[in-house]
Amino acid sequence: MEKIEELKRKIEKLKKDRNAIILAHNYQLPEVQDVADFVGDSLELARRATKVDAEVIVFAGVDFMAETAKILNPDKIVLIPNKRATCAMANMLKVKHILEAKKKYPNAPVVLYVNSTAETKAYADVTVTSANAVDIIKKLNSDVIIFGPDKNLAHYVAKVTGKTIIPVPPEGHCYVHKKFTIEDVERAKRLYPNAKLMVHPECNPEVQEHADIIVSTGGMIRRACEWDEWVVFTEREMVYRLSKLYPNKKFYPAKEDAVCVGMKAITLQHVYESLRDMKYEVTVPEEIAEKARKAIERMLEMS
Ligand code: 5XR
Ligand code: SF4
Repeated sequence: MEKIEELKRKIEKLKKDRNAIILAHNYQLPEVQDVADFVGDSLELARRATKVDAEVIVFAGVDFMAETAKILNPDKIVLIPNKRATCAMANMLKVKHILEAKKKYPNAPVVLYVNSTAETKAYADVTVTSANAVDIIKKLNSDVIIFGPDKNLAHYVAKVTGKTIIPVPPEGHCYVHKKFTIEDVERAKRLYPNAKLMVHPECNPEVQEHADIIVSTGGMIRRACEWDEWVVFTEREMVYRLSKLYPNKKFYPAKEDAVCVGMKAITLQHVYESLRDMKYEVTVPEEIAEKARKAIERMLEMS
């Protein structure tokens, strides 16, 4: 405990010395969330980053999120505290999957979930989040859409828009959200009969069918006010985040072991060392950054 308090003090001091801020994703360890200046979902964090005058951004989240922050803030130094903080789902999609799909469907626009690498974003016409995917895909002037990397989100979008969605890669998924099953839904309803279910769109379709709301982590925070008791179908640490924001409400994890290893690769010690040694700097080659930025900006214009 003392160690944590001491690290927190050192981090506070280094933040001032370096003119730095810390951004943390909602899935970060509680003690990392506690030292952050902003906690949110990846897009909120990247947009937040453009509004601060700090010179250095320590990004406590996985690599694609830090890349997005760098793409939107090319003049700032973006640091990721541990290079192993990576997203298994984003890594499933390779440029070759997109090129293969484009060969088969040359007129179909490429739409990528923000949970994708900068390199693949450079091949996207537009990026989307779970919240704006449906709207943006409806607006695109094509009935066939190449979409990746999350197949569950692709399924949801296909259902709502009626468009033909070509998933790239064929079986892209998040292993953390894939873990939730119908048994978890049934247990939740049995144990917490008065609670509503908040479900992340990366969960399987049969789990989504039982959701009261289907939302990103940012959406969970915005909509928690609608009810007093919730079962949370997403990464475990989200319950810490929600409970801290709404101390008078009840939040239960649908599964204790829904843990994202990439997110947990960052500890408070890493955050401290990151500021102390100014490591590890996130770089995105300019030709990739420029194209990826266009796809992200198009999303911001369209939503
Ligand atoms: O997929 C994640 O790891 C988390 C999340 C979120 O809800 O925060 O889906 N990431 C965001 O980038 C997705 C926004 O729609
Ligand atoms: Fe990637 Fe899933 Fe972890 Fe989110 S929870 S960072 S989608 S592996």
